[in-house]
Amino acid sequence: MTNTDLKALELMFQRPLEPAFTTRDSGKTVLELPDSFYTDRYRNDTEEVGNRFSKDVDLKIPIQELSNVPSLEFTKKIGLKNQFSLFNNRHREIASELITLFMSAPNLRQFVSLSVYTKDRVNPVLFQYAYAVAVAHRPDTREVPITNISQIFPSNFVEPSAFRDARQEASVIGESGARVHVDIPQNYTASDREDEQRLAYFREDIGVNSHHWHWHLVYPTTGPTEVVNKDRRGELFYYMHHQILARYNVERFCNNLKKVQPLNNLRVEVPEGYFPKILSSTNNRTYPARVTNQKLRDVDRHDGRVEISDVERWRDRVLAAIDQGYVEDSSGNRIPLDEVRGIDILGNMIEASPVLSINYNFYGNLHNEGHNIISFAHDPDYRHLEDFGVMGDVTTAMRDPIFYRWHGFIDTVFNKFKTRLNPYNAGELNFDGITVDYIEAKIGKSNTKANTLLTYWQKSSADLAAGLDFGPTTDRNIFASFTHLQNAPFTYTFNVTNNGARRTGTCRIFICPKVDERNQALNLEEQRLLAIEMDKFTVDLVPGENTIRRQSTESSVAIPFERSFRPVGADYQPKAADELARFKFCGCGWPQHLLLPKGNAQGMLFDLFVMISDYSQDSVEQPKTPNDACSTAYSFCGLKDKLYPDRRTMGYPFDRRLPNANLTELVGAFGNMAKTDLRIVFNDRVIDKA
Ligand code: CUO
Repeated sequence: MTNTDLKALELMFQRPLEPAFTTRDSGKTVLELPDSFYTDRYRNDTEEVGNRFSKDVDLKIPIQELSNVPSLEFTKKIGLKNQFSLFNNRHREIASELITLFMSAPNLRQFVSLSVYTKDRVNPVLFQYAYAVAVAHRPDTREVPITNISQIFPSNFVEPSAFRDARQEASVIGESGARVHVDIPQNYTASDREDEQRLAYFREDIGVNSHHWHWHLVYPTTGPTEVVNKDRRGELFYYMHHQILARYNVERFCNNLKKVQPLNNLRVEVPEGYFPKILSSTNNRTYPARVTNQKLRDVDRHDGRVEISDVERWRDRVLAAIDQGYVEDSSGNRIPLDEVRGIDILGNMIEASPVLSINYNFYGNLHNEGHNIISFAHDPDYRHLEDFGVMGDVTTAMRDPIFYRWHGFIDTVFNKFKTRLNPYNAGELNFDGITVDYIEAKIGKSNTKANTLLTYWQKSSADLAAGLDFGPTTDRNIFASFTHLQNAPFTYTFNVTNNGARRTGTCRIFICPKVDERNQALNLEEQRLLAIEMDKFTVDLVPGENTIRRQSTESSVAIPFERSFRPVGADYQPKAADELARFKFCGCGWPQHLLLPKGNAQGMLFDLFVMISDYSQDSVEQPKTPNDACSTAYSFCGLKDKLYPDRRTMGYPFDRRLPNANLTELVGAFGNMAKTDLRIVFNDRVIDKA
């Protein structure tokens, strides 16, 4: 790959609404388009526009003519200013065709040309999605970093008045080179009259929403088979969303709210209203709101139709399959829902992926159409010409309290299946000769108590300049400051005795809440469903005593703040190949700043649980594809071009019922497990990031 091809591809993530011929990279670079690439609007002025934007640039990247000019007619059903939704069937089909087109470009240079040509001709959100999927999956674009969605479309993530300030600041400060800084307020969507607002810091977190977008980018439901058909993707759909729910419910306890009530009845009014106050990038309108006590209705619009009774029928068929223990494919063959494959089959079938569902006509499109019915509740028949609400878009869905009610329902369906399986037996849980003698988690400072962890507010900033269309073109960054939850980094220490020969184990760390919002003790079954995965890694166990230390920042579920909000542009990117590799495909992962639940001022009580399982039962024979340096958040995101790196079902050992009465008896019965009390103390102070 030549540098300019790489660079051109990176630049396509910037300024998504501006024509491809405008300058990018803080005004330093311009793409030189063949005349035939200009859209009708600019075609008569190609020379003038071309010259205007190529003055004063450091680099001009010539774009090759297309050997085959594609017809983009199929994309026209999504207007340039419309919203684009991955939950909408027609949109998904169009996206799938566009991904296929991008994947089939014969070589890198033609892929660059095709992207540039397409960018100005299709809906910009559709383009950015299909383009990012192609960049993530083409073998020849392995080294191209995918810009975080919060930087491509910042208005989907932050309160819009910040942008007015940003543009104003930028033009007033002019060329002085000073950083432009704007403040994004915390708590701007509702007042404290609304109880649900206590969770706004979680739902509206930029890192949470960009993780969710990135996950769905890595695991699309439609497109070419090699893109869609990933190892255990259905199971990961279940598990990643299940963990989000567990985390959300625990966060609710910390804020004196009861568990989410699953949305299992679509016929009654929805008490939770939501007024998002964020802008759609494509048409500068705010996302529609949902009033309190909105009734859901059948959707009958030009861009999609679905009846509540469709969703109910699919739900009943899925539940019947779970009760019967098998699904039927489209030829009537019965496929058992067993302990190993069952959850993966159900995940693809419930989400649903039309490509991977075992029988899409029969089991339907349960989860996606639920998103649609909810997202159109304010205008189900398009009489007010309104687009979907935040639930219609993976970039914004997690902001809305109803997301957790709908996914809470989906999660109960998966859990019904898991509950039907036999409890784990001793053979599936033990690791003979391995004893965990001691565990602790401790903040780095020497004068802190073991097993008391801390959270607080932190004020940080991220550069949002790349996505600010028609903003300043000069060499300047626009930093948006925002306040988010943070935790003090800590270290786990485990003492483990190995009474056998040297061997390898998998260390699995969870925290389980001990009490609910009323301070009532939780039983094992409740704790199991609320267990939060903190980390998972392999350990080498020598005969005798072993001391294992692990930093909280190394977690296999989370990615560091810097990676969620990395600055864009070539200047910020590492030059060395291995570091560059780490840089790409790295946006998927739970934000490190939310690794710990908030806790509370008195100290919220948890069980810190660790299990060391037998690696010979866990290991997976990986294909010989190159290692991806950036797969640190594999628990939620898997590994690029590899199998999921743990043979056990996801969530093990808490994904199935356990053979003991409570957690104390469980760790008493198995030496390879241990637990200790852990307190999470929240300090209500804002600390500026150093
Ligand atoms: Cu991620 Cu419903 O699957 O939002």
